[in-house]
Amino acid sequence: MSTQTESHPLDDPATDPFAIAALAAEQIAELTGVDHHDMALTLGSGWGSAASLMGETTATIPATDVIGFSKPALEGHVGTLSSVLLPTGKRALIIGARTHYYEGHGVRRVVHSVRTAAATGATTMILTNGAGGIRETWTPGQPVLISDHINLTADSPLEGATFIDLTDLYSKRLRDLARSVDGSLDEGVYCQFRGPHYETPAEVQMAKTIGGHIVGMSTALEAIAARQAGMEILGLSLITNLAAGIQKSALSHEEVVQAGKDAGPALGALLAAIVAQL
Ligand code: 8IG
Repeated sequence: MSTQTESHPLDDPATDPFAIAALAAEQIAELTGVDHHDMALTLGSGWGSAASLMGETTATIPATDVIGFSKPALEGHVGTLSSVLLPTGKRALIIGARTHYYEGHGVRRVVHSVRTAAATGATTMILTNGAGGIRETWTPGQPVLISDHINLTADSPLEGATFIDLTDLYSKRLRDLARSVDGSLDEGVYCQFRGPHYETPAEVQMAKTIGGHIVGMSTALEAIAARQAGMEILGLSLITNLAAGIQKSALSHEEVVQAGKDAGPALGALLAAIVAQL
């Protein structure tokens, strides 16, 4: 049984995170029997049941069997990687093993799954999450498209003088494609906080004032890494709760988990219809 304290290949600043991602992709090819994936999906809170609705899952492996992946920190976050054969014949890599920034293992580990997905050949990265909604018209259980983000972590997955353009980070083409599947999809700007505490009502007001509509703890850093890797990105948030102070009652983790469970089938159908067009 491994422990969190043992040495990790990405923690040594001298190692090249892209070389580790390339090794991870080779291991995924061996363990799944699939040497190329066309797209990858990271399934966040509430999105976990979606994979089975997209196609035929031909392999599921523990993420910890693959170099660079860390043990999941949270109950309900499935630590697996799956290969799904879509009805179109394309291959999707399903990442059910997100490493969050708040786990404190550093941003290299946070974006390792995205870099690995790129190394398997994926050119589309679909990032999903559970998040808080700032717009009062939104209701828990509603999925929304991410149109842009504000990164409030004060960190970056890019190392050194690596200047990457983030214009149209969340592809307009893919957002339009998602709306062609479900015309009722709203969109908003995702603010990534460090967490793991939820925001204070004052922090939510700040996020609103600076142009945010969604508050979360995951996706912005991953999207930056996906762009660096040259992938086209689709971001989807399941609004599991209204953000602190927007909703009248206190936020509970149980509420968040339940909203995800209830929305599961609809989210699966949405993702299945989207990936069928990629
Ligand atoms: I689920 O209200 C979920 N994740 N930062 N705020 C932040 N992250 C979240 C929230 C929320 N709900």
